Amino acid sequence: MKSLGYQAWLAEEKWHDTERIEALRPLLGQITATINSDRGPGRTAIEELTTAISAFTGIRPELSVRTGPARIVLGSADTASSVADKLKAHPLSEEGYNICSSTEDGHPYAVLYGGGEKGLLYAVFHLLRLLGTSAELADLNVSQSPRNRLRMINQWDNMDGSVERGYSGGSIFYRENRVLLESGRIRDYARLLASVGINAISINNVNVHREETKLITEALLPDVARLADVFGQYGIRLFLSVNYAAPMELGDLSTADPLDEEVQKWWRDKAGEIYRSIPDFGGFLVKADSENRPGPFTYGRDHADGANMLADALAPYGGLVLWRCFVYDCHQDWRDRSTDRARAAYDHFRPLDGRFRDNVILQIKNGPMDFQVREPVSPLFGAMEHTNQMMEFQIAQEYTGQQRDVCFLVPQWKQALDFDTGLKGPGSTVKRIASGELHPYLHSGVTGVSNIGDDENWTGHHLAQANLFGFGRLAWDPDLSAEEIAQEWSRLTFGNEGKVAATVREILLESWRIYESYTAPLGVGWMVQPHYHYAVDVDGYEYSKWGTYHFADRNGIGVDRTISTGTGYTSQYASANRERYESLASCPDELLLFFHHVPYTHVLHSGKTVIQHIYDTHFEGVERVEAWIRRWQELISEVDSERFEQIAERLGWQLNNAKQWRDVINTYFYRKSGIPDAQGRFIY
Ligand code: GCV
Repeated sequence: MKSLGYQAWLAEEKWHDTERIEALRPLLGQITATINSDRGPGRTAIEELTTAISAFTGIRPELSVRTGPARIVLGSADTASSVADKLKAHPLSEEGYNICSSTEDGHPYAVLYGGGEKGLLYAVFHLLRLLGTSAELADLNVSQSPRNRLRMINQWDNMDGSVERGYSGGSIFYRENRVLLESGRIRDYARLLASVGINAISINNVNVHREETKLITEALLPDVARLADVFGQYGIRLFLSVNYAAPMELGDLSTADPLDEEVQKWWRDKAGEIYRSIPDFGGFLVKADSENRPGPFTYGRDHADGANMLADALAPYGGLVLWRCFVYDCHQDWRDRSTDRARAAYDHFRPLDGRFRDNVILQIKNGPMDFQVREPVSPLFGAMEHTNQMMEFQIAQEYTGQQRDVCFLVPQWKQALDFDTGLKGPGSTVKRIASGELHPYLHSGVTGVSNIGDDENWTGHHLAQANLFGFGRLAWDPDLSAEEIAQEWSRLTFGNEGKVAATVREILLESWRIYESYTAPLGVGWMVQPHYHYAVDVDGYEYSKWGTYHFADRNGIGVDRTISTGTGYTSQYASANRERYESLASCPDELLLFFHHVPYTHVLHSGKTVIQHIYDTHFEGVERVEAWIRRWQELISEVDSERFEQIAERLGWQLNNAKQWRDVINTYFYRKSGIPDAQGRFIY
């Protein structure tokens, strides 16, 4: 039996409620399915459904499978077949589905229609969520289709078995430069992802080192093809991150210049070879000219030249190029105040609008810097009307507690998705841009850097599973609320009875704000230990080359990014946001130090001075983690010991972390400013 942590939100435990089992027996005991192929998402849908029914109830459904459009009928076959014929599905996209249920002549039935077999698989997982949360199954009338076309996961896994920014063990994909095909773990991961609607994955780190460069060679393509097949059974298309200099590292070319004909031919041949092995291969994810990775700049070419060359090679097969916009100067002189890293993506890419091929998608991080606990939304998003785009989030908690501290990121992502860019008038939200609703992008969506590894429970901290679940649910439907997602995950994971799920939900929903409160204040970011990015180090990045400064001195703190006196970054936003951020009077408190350099005595909208806000939030952050620990202890008899102990242990780590941040930050700013805490609390 797999551990509860491993089962994650797809719990396989038998229900205790025998009455419920008996009540559902007429519905769950009989399944009639039609699908079109022997292998693939339709077949998987049937298997997932029958396996889950047996696990939950002990009922082994009578199953009949025929050829036909993607559909599953639960309940009495006679009733169901007549009803199913009467019911007309609404027009559905391939990934969409309808679920209807009712009773006829006293016989309950439910019909799951998929627009295609992927849709049918998603319908099954929808039904399993209903079963898992004890929802009412009578009179269902569900119609769903995903808002985002691409709903993707990026693995940052290396072939030596490590995971860049991985906080939950090693890679489930690789060890000692081999692909791990024999473990069932990759399939179980595909299952988890499909259950929340993920439909694409890139399986290696965007920093493509020597061994991973070889994933596109004859030696390793058969292994990649087998992985593609595992994911394909769950409707997930496989992508690879590629090394821009591969023609030099793998071939014997002396250049990787995108305008060189030999280079173009090399990539064309390579694409042909890949598609012969993997006919439904998704395409390439590329980090070029970023953090010392090779790219077109070396040859005096721009990113459109670079991306288009790869796009042309993939186009005959329907492949995509996901081109990352995380391009900035990582060798900055900290004395240079004129260069602002936040400006970089927009400055590099905006002028290229309209030059990218139809099968290129720009992948833009949610903020202009790098996945900090608080950043404004990247002004590049939506600013290129004629260029496909997708937003990149980081599910891995690199700067948000590294899966030792609880930090449920769904509220942060929702804030980004709900952000009104104003680019096409009011209501031009990020979610409407990502879904392709605002600009007629051919391809668009959201992607997330994975937070899983080979730890038994996938994510290190049990509660970090909620981020993976939440990312998928939000990618499917950005209008779901953080509360709904937290509730659904907590109940699927910890059961519907007792107060555990409610407590977990509350902890999750409070956690982003709490993490923010005891770490870097008011949007300034970066006060972390260099490279490691967990513990506090206020000046760790202050005199470095990375372009990540807070400029604190005895008088004040913050980065002046205004047009009038600063770096001019605010000019990259459309007018309403530009004005809001430019003016001290209207800049939101939580982003104040991102946009402005102010004295410690500056009064926030909250009525507090900056320095008092820093002291208060840091004391409060620790107190709130202490309160969580007390609440968690109350659940000792209600949670299985494995998960209870692990979460208790990590809350203890979180408390130590919060105290260290509190004391270092408060002491640092007390010493810099010389201004005491108005409440006279102890500062070192
Ligand atoms: C994969 C940050 C991380 C790097 C990461 C990079 C990126 O800088 O610290 O580990 O590299 O982002 O997104 O490419």
